[in-house]
Amino acid sequence: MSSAAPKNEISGSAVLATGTGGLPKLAITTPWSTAEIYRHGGQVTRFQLNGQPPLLWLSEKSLFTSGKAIRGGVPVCFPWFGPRPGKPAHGYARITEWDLATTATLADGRVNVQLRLPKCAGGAEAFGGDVELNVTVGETLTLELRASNSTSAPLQFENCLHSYFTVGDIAQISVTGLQGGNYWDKVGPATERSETAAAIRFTSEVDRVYTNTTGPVEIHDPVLRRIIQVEKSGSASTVVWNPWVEKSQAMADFGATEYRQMVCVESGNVAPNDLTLAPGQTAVLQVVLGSRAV
Ligand code: TA6
Repeated sequence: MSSAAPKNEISGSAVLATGTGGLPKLAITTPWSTAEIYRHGGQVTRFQLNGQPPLLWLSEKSLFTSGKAIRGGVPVCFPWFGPRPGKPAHGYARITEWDLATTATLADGRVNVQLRLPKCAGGAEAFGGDVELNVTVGETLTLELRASNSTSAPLQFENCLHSYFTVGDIAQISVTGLQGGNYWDKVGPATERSETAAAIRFTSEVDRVYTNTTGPVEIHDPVLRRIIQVEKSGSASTVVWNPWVEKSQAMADFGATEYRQMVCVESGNVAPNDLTLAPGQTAVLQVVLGSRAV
């Protein structure tokens, strides 16, 4: 006998709720994990495997308010990455209210959520095409950002899934998978360098855009005794960031010592890997985030 779902339950394992700052969110539960997704920014703010610390990091000082980006989870940087004079940093998508298109509990227990970026978003800077974010929550977290050129002219843009990860102690982790790649070091004057280290370690601010990198990256965390896996497709750029002391203390939405418990490994297509879509073309950027105990 089927019982009617509670009025605000829109799928077996996804419930509409009022989140922080009164913003609408989806609270998702699967047999393996829990997650939260806000319409604000189309942003996954939480993903946690049962019995493990959260995989995604969220600042305790994050703002949850119109016009401001949520500090943590997976911000959607679109249709540009980084600062632009007089415009929102990392594009307007992460400060826009996305439309919730569908939610579904799949036969294997995973939960899929589709959100759409309103076409009117961005005003004069509007991308012009169609933008959709597909999120699948299960034993891993999959995010797929689809940008389609439904116009009659080429569209140039950047995209990046700006993932924040929880770590036990930034000073004890290492990041592997980028050796041999070239990167733009953005700490101080932008300088192109080659990555010679098999394992990247953190002893000060790190802000690097690795270009032409398509492989998986791992975050080795001896404190939380896990390895976080960042697998991706449709992405040629990998960004690695930790603001360290001074930069994080200069941000109102970043706790004074929170830098010790986070690292960003971001996946996208950032200049010089930016994209141009011909009319009718679609670009699909996908990340699969997971972890294994060690
Ligand atoms: O993660 C790389 C980066 O571009 C850094 O330079 C830093 O600005 C970070 O993004 C966060 O940007 P936000 O606008 O969210 O403060």
